[in-house]
Amino acid sequence: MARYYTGLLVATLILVSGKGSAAEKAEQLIEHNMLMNHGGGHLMDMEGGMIMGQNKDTLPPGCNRISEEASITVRAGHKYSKDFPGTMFGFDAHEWRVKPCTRLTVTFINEDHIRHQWMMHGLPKFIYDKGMFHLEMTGPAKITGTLILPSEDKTYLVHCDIAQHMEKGMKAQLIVGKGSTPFPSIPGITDLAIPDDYGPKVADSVKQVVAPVPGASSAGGAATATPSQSPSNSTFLFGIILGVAVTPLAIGYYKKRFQGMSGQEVSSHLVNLGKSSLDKLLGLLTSLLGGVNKK
Ligand SMILES: [Cu+2]
Repeated sequence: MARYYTGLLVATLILVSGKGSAAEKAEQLIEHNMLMNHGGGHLMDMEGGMIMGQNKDTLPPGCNRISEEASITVRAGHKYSKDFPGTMFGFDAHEWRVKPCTRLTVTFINEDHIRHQWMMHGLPKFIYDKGMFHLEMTGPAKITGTLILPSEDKTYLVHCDIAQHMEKGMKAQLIVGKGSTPFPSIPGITDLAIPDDYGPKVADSVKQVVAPVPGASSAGGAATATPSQSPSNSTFLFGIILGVAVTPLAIGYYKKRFQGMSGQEVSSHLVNLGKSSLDKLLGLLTSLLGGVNKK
């Protein structure tokens, strides 16, 4: 019976996981391909799809012809941040290279249930009136736009302009020809503008946090040392009182004991006392050692 239920569970799991396969999910993507053309390369729909700076046929100055037809597919989502500590969002690639005067078609796939953008800056404003080419969607969807890249060697910033999305990883660059100065803080590509330091400084701060513990223990040691001095002081004081009180009594006792004895008798008595004490001590040690040996 248990096997029957196990089999049933496995079969159900297989069916459920099969139903949610990546390919089927991809097919479920909304494709924004019915956008309203507002002119000037600006297209929008009512579902949050947007293209800005689309240019399929105006050649930038310096381009006698389209040098190359190229297309890229860029995926955007939270899951692409996992390889880059400190980020929350990401593109599946953070750098692309194309030749000058390329006609580039960008297919942008948003895999998150929020708004993301693929926004490219620094284009000449006499062709691209906002100086940018931009694709945008809200929620899981797909959108495609086209532009023609200028003739100069230049590196363009690409990012998502939604608040904090770039700072949290949605930063990339598109290199045309030999490119120009690269942008900082591009995940996996360039160094951080403000480096995160998870190294020695953190270790130091941890030490500082931990420091009060050994500090406290040493303070505790000092604290225990202070009272421990007072027992030793009190012991010392008790010894003095005892010595002062008992010594005259002992002297009195032995004065009476040795009264009338000759010097030789006193010394032999003391020797005997010493011997008996030594014998008692040896006996005690023997019994102790014997006890240990027995064990
Ligand atoms: Cu975004």
